[in-house]
Parts: sequence; structure tokens; C-alpha cells
Amino acid sequence: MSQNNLITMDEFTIQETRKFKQATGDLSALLRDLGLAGKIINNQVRKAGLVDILGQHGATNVQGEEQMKLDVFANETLINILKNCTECAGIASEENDDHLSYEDTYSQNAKYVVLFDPLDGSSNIDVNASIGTIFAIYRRVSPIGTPCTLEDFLQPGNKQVAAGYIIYGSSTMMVYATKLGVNGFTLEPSIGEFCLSHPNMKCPEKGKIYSINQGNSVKYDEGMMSYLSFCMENNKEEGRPYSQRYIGSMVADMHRTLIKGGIFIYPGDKSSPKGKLRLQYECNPMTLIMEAAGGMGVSGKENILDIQPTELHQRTPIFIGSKNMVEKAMEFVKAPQNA
Ligand code: P6P
Repeated sequence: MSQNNLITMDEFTIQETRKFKQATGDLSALLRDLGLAGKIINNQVRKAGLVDILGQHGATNVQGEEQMKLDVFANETLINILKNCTECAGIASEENDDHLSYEDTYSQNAKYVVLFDPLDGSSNIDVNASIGTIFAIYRRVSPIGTPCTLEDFLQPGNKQVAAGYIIYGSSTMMVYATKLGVNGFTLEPSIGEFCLSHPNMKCPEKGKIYSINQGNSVKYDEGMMSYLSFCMENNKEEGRPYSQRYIGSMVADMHRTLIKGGIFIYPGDKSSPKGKLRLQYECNPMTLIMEAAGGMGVSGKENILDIQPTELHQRTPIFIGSKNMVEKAMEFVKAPQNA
């Protein structure tokens, strides 16, 4: 594409803003700043193999996981960029025990809060697999002009104003959803801009890929086991078994699912009934994106976006992807004997 055909993410978000007379441009500015954080993190990720940035940072995060130095860098980058951007009153991060309310007046007068997983899939850093940043944007419920509160970060996913991810893969992309739909932007390094590359993204209603860590299946219940058998049989729709793909990095597995169709599953099991993935900064943003693209995301009991959070770092089982594959999985998971 010649340079003069490129539409940068900033130009695109401004064009989108103009569709709403009452829009102030604050959300566009916030998305631009998240893109800036992504570019800064991208620079470090691309150097990870060269700079002595690999290896355990030593500290452990609230999940009890050893923090890779890149995790810490990504977290601090997002916190600082959002602190200086004037559209964000505060943040909550996978890497921090509690939410953080910015203390300056500009921030306290902001109307949005942001939750993020700064570097999801970080255990894949030293094997050079794709990793990513996931974010969710909410309008605060606490009064403008005051410090934001925990309630701002415990809103259900259906209250998200926007959500997205940045994937540090064979190329660096930023994908985000608003009520207008899902759009993908690829970083053009020669100009340092995210440029529109995947307009109006739609998740194929059908798919042929199931994505799950089958190593956990010894702990699955009867419904999950019957669904796995279905995936591995010559199922009627496809006339062949589904293909199994699992990268172990949610952003990478979800990006493939969004583009190619399929289903990504991290279910609950006998030892972890709520599964592993976090509701507020992994499952909710990915479900908003998937639903805006025509897919769906459920916990096995309810739509992910309808779950009322009670804790900042709570987990939920997730079945997400092509609508007809998620519905089929629910036939097994909800009532195995009727499948
Ligand atoms: P498992 C990465 O640690 C992560 O949080 C997600 O990115 C990924 O989908 C999942 O955990 C992988 O978990 O148990 O299969 O290694």
C-alpha cells in the first residue's frame, strides 16, 4: 500500500468520533495513548533476545508468578503513559494488588478508567512466541473530580466503552472494539504509526479449530470430556475432526480465533472450578471484541459480559469464538447426557 493510502489509527479514531456530535474526543485520545504505550513496549519486546532483559525479575506479582523484567517494564509504561494522558482517572493491572487512582487534578477530572494485563503470555517471552497487552476501558461511576474507587473497576463487561489488545507477533497490531465495531491496525515501523489494516473485523460464524490446553483434561468434568470427544471425531458439519491449535498466549490464540474462526476454551476443572483466566482484564475485553465481531463468549453458565465482578482479580471459565461453535460446546457442557 502506498504511503498516501495509509490511514493512521489517530486519523481513523478522529473520523469515528465525528460520527457522534456529542463526542469530546477523549476516547480517541485515550486509544492513542494506549497505542503509544504499545509502541514503547514493542520496542523492548523486539530487543528481548538481545538485551539482558530476559530472566526472572525476582519479584512475584499478585498472582504469585515470577515477574519477567518485561512484565514490569510493560506495567510501568502503561501506568506512566495513562497518568500523563489526562483522559484516565486510574488503572487496575494484573501486576498490581489494588487499583491505582492518579492524584493529579487533570486525572481526577477524567471520565475513564482502564484495566489491563500489561504483558499477557509472558511465559512465552523466552521462546519468542507472540505475547500481548490487553485493555478494557470503562466510564467511571465515582464522581468526576474525586479519586476513583474500587467500584469503578468492578463494573460488568457489558459496561465497557471500548476494549482491545496489542499483539507483539510477526507484526505488531492493535485491535480494538467500540460500539461501532472492531478494527485492526498494523504498526508501520518506518513511520512509527499504527495503520488501518483490518477494517470492520468479523469472526467467522463457523470454524474448524478448537484451542484448549488438553493436558488439563484429566481434571475436566463429563461435559467437557464429551465435548473434547466431539471435537476429535469425524463431526458431521466438517466431515473430519477439528484441528487443535494452542499457543498458550491468550492474545495470540484469540487473534487467530477472531480472524480464522474457531473456539478458545479455558474451562473450570476439579482443581480450579473458576479456571485460570481473569475476568476483568482478560475475559471481558476479549468477549467485547468477539461479540462486536459477531462471535460470543460465555462462562458455561452465563454471558461473560453479564457477570457482576466482586473481586478485582477474580477468574472465570471461558468458551469464546465462533458463535455456532460456542453454542455447540454449550450443548455438551451444560447437559452432557443430552448431547
Ligand atoms: P496454561 C498466559 O500465562 C495465560 O495467562 C494466557 O495468556 C494463556 O491463555 C493461559 O495463561 C495459558 O495457560 O495453563 O495453558 O499454560
